[in-house]
Parts: sequence; structure tokens; C-alpha cells
Amino acid sequence: MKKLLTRRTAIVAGLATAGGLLLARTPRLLPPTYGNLLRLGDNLTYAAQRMLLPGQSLVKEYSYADLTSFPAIGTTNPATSENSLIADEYQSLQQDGFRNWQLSVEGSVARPRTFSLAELKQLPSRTQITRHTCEEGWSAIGQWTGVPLRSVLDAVGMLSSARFVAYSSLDDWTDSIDLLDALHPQTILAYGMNGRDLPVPHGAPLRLRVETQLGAKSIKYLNRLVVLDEFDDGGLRGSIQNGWAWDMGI
Ligand SMILES: Nc1nc2c(c(=O)[nH]1)N[C@H]1C(S)=C(S)[C@@H](COP(=O)(O)O)O[C@H]1N2
Ligand SMILES: [Mo]
Repeated sequence: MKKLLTRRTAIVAGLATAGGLLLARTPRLLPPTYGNLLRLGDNLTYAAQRMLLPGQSLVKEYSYADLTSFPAIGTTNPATSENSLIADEYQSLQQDGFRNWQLSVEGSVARPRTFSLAELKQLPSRTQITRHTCEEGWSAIGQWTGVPLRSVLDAVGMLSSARFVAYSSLDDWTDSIDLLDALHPQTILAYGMNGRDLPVPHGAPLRLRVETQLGAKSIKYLNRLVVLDEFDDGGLRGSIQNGWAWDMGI
């Protein structure tokens, strides 16, 4: 038994290295594993999925009749955050209907800038009814309206060196996706849900929808995008150092 485990471990590590070699040219294009064998497995899954599946295949879209009730989990109102900086900032943004709210887009782009909600709404929009699957084991179907992330990246002139898009939120979540997910037609910055303005519990005024990944990657209260040439784990606020998988592809 011991021998078998050792062999299995060796195979997994070997395959993960092979997968790593395929993706990890310089600069660094895979998340760090911090010597954790399970994380090597994550990288293998990621590498294998990227090799086997056509990157831009669309996830299933549903119809109105399929809409379900939709729980709000995690942060549901930054205005009540224990962190008074977050609470104060969100309260003041909320007070004037998010008119002073801004999304900042920076990093490897030709024209870094901010977008107001009105400016985002002027860009072409997409509406999709999709299934949200949470790593905790529930799923729900909702309708999302917003601007494709691709359109925003086009507007700022993403540089050809770009490989990842990192993003963060008012309640201090941060994460990133690779370009295949970032440019995916169903990856949108959503300001509408079920035909109305995005409600506060679901991330008002703007949330990311990454339909090719588990729900945790679709962060709410989005306020910053950073285009990156290399993988960055996001430090202590990032998903990996918090014990989450970076790749949550479904
Ligand atoms: N900013 C922020 N984004 C977040 C979270 C959060 O707590 N804060 N929770 C994540 C998780 S684990 C899930 S399943 C979904 C939940 O979205 P919902 O509250 O609209 O159902 O948001 C994700 N995005
Ligand atoms: Mo989740």
C-alpha cells in the first residue's frame, strides 16, 4: 500500500510537472504551489483542461422559466462591515446611488483609466441566464446583464504582453483569471440581475460573472481590474494563500 501511494504520488507529481512545463514558460504562467502536492494537482487539472477543451466554448444558457431563488452569501452588505474604512466608503457611494463609484482599470494597458457606472452602461451589453455553482454545494440560476470584460479590455488597449486579469473588490477580495477566461464571451461585468439593477446583497453596483468557473471567482463589489503579464497570487488577500484553489474551472 505504501509503495502504491508513493508511486501514485510520483505519477501525479510527474504529470503536474509535465503540465507545468507546457504552460510555465518564462514569465511565470502558473500559480505557485508553495510545495503543496494538492496544488500540483490543481495545476495539472488546469493544464489538462486548457489542453483538452476548446477554450471559448459557451456554458449552457437557460430561459426565464428556469430562474430560481438566489441566495446571497459571503459579504452581503459592505456598509455593515466591521472594517470602518470599507463601511464608510460603501455607505457614501450608496448614498448618491453609486454616481461617484468608479471602476479602475490599470496594469498592462495602453490607456489606464476609470469608468463610471454610466460609462460602463454605454458600452455594448450582454444578458445571459446561467447557473451559478458555489463550492459549498448549492447552485442557482440567475439572469445577468453587463458589459463583456473583453469590451472593457478593448477600450483600454490591453498590451500583447498581457496574460492574466487580476481583480479586486470594495470588501477586499482579490483573485485573477487567465486571458482565455477574461476574453470569454460570457465573462461579463454585471450591473443588472433578473432585469433590475444589481442588488446590494449580490454585489452592487458591479460584480464579475465568470461563468466558466465556480461562484467564488465571480466577485461582488468589483472596483479594480489590473492586467498582468505574469501570474501574481494576490498576496495574503488572494485566494491561494487563503487556502482556495486558483483554478475553479467547471
Ligand atoms: N466581494 C465578494 N465577492 C464574492 C463573495 C464575497 O464574500 N465577497 N463570495 C463569493 C462566493 S463564495 C459566491 S458563491 C458568490 C455568491 O454570490 P451571491 O451572494 O450573489 O450568491 O460570490 C462570490 N463573490
Ligand atoms: Mo461560493
